[in-house]
Amino acid sequence: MTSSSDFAHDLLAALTRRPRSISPKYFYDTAGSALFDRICELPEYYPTRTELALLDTFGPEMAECIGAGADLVEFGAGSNVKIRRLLRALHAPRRFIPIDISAEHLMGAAQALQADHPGLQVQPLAADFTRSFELPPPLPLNGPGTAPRVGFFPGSSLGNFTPVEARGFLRRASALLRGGGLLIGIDLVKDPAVLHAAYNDAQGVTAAFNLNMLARANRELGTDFDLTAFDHYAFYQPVHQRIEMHLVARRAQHVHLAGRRFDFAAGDSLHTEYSYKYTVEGFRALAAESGFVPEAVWCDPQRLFSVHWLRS
Ligand code: AVI
Repeated sequence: MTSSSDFAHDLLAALTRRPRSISPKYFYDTAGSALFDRICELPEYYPTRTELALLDTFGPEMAECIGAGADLVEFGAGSNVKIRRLLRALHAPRRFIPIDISAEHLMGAAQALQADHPGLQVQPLAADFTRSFELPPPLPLNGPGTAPRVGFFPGSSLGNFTPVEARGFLRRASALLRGGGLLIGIDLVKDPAVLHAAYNDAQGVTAAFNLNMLARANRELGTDFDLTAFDHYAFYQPVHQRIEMHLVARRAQHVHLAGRRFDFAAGDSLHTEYSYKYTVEGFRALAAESGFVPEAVWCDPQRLFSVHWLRS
């Protein structure tokens, strides 16, 4: 879990360095998680509905890859919307360990899932999976050995990691899931206009989500960010095949944190998020370099989004 002291430490570092940059994991307090749920419903934000349709259409094929009696771990489980779709297709899964940084959101969603799936052991874990964390012990089998673990990482959240972080995460995941595998959703490179619209929605929900970084700092750390003095700025950078999100100062201003004053000139940016897009081939190569054997891949007819089964 991220604590306020982690946030204070990282925000102080972000305001001190140039360019100013903070991890997107701090978006997800209770308010930010609720805003993200609203993003997922937006007409412009195609990833969620496209991935859900892939889970519905190809769930039986995914279930064949995963096998019966799975011991599932979801990285960044949020509201459990996607695991619910997968559970419809899976054969007698034994346990589900949802991991999420937002403890309150996680616990509520886990209780609701447990009530709907009494035969499944739901064991939520509030943790920051970008750091090292401990999983509960593996489940014993009827015979010798333990049940292989199956990872689930939907939503293209891997895209929020830099390439170095993505490789590091995949390497750690392939070790953790040895003998099992990872089902992972990956957003694809596409027409920049489609990407631009997805991160600049007409209702301004993505802007509110981005600005919640500053609102959260004001709530938790006592900073004095003027939310009306920063603009949401998101654009597609085709050389690096990534969306970049920034908060840009509208005018010269300053903010206080931990007794120190930090100045912004008009136009100065605080970078808040990357969202990398991949080609199917590029992602399979990255997975293979990171210790997985890429097996099946499912895409929608427009090739907006992909789901991969990687054996470990
Ligand atoms: C969680 N993550 C995959 C989202 C994305 O698309 O990169 C976060 C997001 N940021 C703005 N809109 C959605």
